[in-house]
Amino acid sequence: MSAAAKLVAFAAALAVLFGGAALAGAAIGPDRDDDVPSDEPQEHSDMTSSTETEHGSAPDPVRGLAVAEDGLRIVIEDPELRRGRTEMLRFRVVDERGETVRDFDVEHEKRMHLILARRDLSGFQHLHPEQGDDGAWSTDVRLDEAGSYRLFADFSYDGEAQTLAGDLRVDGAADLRPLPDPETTAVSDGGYDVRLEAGDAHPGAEADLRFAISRDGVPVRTEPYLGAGGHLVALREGDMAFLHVHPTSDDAVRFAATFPTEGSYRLFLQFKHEGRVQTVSFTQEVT
Ligand SMILES: [Cu+2]
Repeated sequence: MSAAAKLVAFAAALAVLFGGAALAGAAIGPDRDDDVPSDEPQEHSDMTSSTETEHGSAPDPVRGLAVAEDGLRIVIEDPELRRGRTEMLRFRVVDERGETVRDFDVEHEKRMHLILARRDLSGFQHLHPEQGDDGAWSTDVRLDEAGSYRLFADFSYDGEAQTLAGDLRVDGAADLRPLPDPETTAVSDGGYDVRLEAGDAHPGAEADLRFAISRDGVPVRTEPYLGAGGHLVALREGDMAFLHVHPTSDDAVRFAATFPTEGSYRLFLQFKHEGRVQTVSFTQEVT
């Protein structure tokens, strides 16, 4: 190693040392001042929330941006899937000690909701994996197009709604597409016509999202699906933030969504009719 190279290496080592010290200081600081860390998030969500939910306090409107949150972490066993093949997807939720979490609460009739979508907000899937004796969750999944996908594990643990997320990859040439323009009508994968009546959606204000469903011009009354008239997931364009959306009616397909910021969002509505689950998506602009 030349003298110059040694100097560079020494400088780099110093930078690592000092950078590490700064990080450690930042990490230790707030914890020392915090006598009751477990109560802190509860207070924050109560103060920032003006809406009552069935759980008592509304969760943070933006979720699903991290693999770890609130002492829980998602571990995806093998995040690489082959295109167009049915493969077994396995993941676990672990606590701060690395122990597999097993006791989840039932939420919307299931203990684990698994949402998949590609980075361009296409290829949406909503699956309900099975939990094994070791606590790991598994499900068959098939991704027909290449690209980077986001996996959202949506569940409730210890009375708190959680959404942890990680990336999946499907190798190959990906045909990534821009978000479709906003339209008030769309057709579900099974051929149902769906109209979205959202009105104007503004950041931080609760939007009333109503869906009218028909087939061959005849209005359709949906069957209960996951304990409501339908199930809605909203993802923000750019970072795929996952929004918590609440059904506001047992019989109508109607939801309350608080969009945190301006921007474009993709709404994925699922409803059930004649025993089959339909999926339809919309682009929603928030201004
Ligand atoms: Cu689900």
